[in-house]
Amino acid sequence: MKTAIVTGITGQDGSFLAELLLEKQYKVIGLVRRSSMEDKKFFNIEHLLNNKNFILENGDLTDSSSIWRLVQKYKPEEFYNLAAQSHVGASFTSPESTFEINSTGVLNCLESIRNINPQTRFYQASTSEMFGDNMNAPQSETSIFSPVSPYACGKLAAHSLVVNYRKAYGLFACSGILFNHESERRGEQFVTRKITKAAARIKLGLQKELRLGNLDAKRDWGYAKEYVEAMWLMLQRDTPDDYVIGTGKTYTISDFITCVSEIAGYNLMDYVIVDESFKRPSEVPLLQANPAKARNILKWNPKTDLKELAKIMYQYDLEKEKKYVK
Ligand code: F7E
Repeated sequence: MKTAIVTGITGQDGSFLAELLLEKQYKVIGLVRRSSMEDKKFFNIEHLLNNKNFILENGDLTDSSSIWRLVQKYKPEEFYNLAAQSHVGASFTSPESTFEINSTGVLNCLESIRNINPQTRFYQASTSEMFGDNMNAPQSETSIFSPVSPYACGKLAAHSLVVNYRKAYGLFACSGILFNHESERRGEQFVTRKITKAAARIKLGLQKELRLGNLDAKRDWGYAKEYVEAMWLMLQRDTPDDYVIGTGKTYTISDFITCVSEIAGYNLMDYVIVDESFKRPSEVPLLQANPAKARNILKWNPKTDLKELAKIMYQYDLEKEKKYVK
């Protein structure tokens, strides 16, 4: 039985990846950080807590001793680093902690593997945000990085470290440059989930308006459940490498609102108020993946289109919000 450590286990990607690995008969060790929201923390992984191959360990990415201890204890075949301060907007108000988690945290993982168990295969959650204001789309593994947020700068530092540890020490370390990926488990502060949740609440008479920032930014949105499969595929190859993962299609925030409106059966745009406070000091205007390398080498193909994705998320939120109707 293979063992995999997964950081960020309580999040959208961590929970989908844990399900995939358990299905493949792995022992999954999830790293959990203490938080003041103890009751809400396990929402995405509640259904896995009784699985004997699913083990949670306390620790923190920025506390190197907790990472070293885990690698020492389990000597895993695979290590997936999905933990991060992942909200781009929040990185402008908490730049230092964001940068530390997103870069030094990755260094801690790489150093622990290099020193304790160099056979461990490492996956790093890189991001399309690294392309920043590079408007040459679609973006591939060879496109120029031009980050425009503390979030993306930290992620680019981590991305470079992965390349460096691969070249310098021969570690089997890969980065998945994932474009936006969403689901019914997406955090409610991210724009797609904020929209589907509000659409459901407005439909049910629980909310009167939806306040958003920039509606013109273009994103390449896919279904997160399919993206975790790409992570696993990268670590099954003979050689480590970096891969762009996305759909190849791009839409504005307004397009997503139109899509949700069609599913919900009313014009959600009538309820949208543009609120300057949700705009960022600098914005990534256009993201569109060129996933040809992943398609050719990993044989990975996205299946869920934007309409289906919006439907999954809206219907989930509609059911969830119904319990608040008096
Ligand atoms: O914003 C605009 C916002 O926060 C998408 C993370 O997973 O994907 C994600 O980063 C767009 C931006 O995602 C609101 O300005 C308008 O242009 O959903 P988001 P993101 O910033 O693209 C990448 C790949 C990651 O790696 C990140 O970790 O939507 N927008 N109005 C808004 N965004 C938010 N959050 N809230 C608004 O009210």
